[in-house]
Amino acid sequence: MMNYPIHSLCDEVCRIAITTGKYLKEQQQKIDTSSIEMKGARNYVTYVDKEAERQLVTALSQLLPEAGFLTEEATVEFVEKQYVWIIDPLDGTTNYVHKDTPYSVSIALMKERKILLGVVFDPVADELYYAVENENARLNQKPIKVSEKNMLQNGYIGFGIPYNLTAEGEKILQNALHQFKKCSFRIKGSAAIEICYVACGRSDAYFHSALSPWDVAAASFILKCAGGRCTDFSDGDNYIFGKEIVASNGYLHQELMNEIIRKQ
Ligand code: 2AM
Ligand code: CA
Repeated sequence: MMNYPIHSLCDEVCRIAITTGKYLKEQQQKIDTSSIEMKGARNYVTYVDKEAERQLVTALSQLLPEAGFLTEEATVEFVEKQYVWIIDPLDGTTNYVHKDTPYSVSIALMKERKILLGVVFDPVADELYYAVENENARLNQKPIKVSEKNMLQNGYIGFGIPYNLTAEGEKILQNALHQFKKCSFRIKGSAAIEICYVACGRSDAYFHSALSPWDVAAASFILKCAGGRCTDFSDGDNYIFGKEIVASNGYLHQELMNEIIRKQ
């Protein structure tokens, strides 16, 4: 069983995320094109992703030896355990390899399919987002909450374009295109950070398909603790493992679902 009170555990996870985030930042200027590999079209990976993941796995294993891991770079095998760390060592790799921002470290702890804590760190902006269950989410120690915008009109909305765009994904982008005069859209390139932007009220909503659990596990939990809402594209709860997410302040969720996600 876990020896730590959840707050102390979260403090330790924040410390670990900051250490790895600093490593990412230091390495970004040094990285050269010969060390960049392609996992698929537009899908990059570098030695930095893998090394950062190894650092996280070592540190988090010391913290909670009984926990398993579900990780982007699969440097450890996934084994179903009571506690599982879901981690993305470098979310926003495409930005990173182009020496651009934002990018982040994302760590969530899941117990029996329920998230207990989430930490997302943006080392360039020096922004640390975190939350533990039943408490307000925080950004650099200050409590955060979602925006109050209750319609798409004048909304500020993030999204991402999947590497493998399906016909359904294309339809959603076309629907978004029809809303271009109404609201402002942004593609920032790190799902974890963009969902945290919704959590702190900087943006009003975010949607993306073809995502993996490590892209969204921590940030969606932080958003919910900040008063927001997350669903899959069918309005259900399968947004961590279901590969698609609509994350919003809650108030304009239904309009976004009707006008962009589900509109035929
Ligand atoms: P990554 O940087 O770790 O690859 C950009 O669209 C955001 O979505 C990034 O957070 C990126 O994570 C994530 N992402 C994950 N799977 C994706 C996919 N199949 N297509 C596009 N983006 C994906
Ligand atoms: Ca990712």
